[in-house]
Amino acid sequence: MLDLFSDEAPWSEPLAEGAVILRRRAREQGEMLLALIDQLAQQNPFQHLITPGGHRMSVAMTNCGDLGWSSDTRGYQYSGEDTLTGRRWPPMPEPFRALALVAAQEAGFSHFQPDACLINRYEPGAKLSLHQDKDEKDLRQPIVSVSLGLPAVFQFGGFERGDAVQRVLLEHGDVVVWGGPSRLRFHGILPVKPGVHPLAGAYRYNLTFRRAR
Ligand code: MD3
Ligand code: FE
Repeated sequence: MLDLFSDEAPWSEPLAEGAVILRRRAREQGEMLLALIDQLAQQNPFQHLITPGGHRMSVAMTNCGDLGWSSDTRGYQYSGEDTLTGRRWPPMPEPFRALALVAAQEAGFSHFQPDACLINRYEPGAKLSLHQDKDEKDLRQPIVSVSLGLPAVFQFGGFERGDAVQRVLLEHGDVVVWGGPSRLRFHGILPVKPGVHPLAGAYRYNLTFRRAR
């Protein structure tokens, strides 16, 4: 659906050293990105993974690209295969890659070569507890995240779990680039509030583009 009332141009807001929000940057591509997510999920369905601690994640996940992130009772890992289907992850769609590259470039990272895209799906009540992303080989490479569908409150902390957190609302089309010193900050997502998004229905989606190896 074309939203005739939000013709505002994207704008950027620095969040911390190395982290910048490109507000609404992916909004015009929202419908296309959601259609690609649907196609990918038909081949590699969303799964509620089990954490090493034995808990079922409230967020459902799938991946595309050479490598995909997963969790089970043995730990976290990047791997070329989806254990559910026994097949390789589907290729990263070109429009995904193009968006990640241009966003990274806008934030000052000109040689970003993502080889993994984790796709998170949140239903109302789903959350992601505070964590660090450090399973990737080269932590000098940024992570680019794209939020679609229902809004969510993002928590952005410090370098220790107990550090104070900033709360930032992430909305449909918001793109965030996390690099430099921000790359290792603790972060999480508060439980998503019930709602219906005109394009995504009762879900929030988040794409994270990573260089895993
Ligand atoms: C800050 N996803 O998949 S995106 C994740 O909205 C993850 O689904 C959240 O955290 C989501 O790991 C947050 C924003 C994000 C992603 C990676 C980061 C923030 C980050 C890595 C380092 C610092
Ligand atoms: Fe994360």
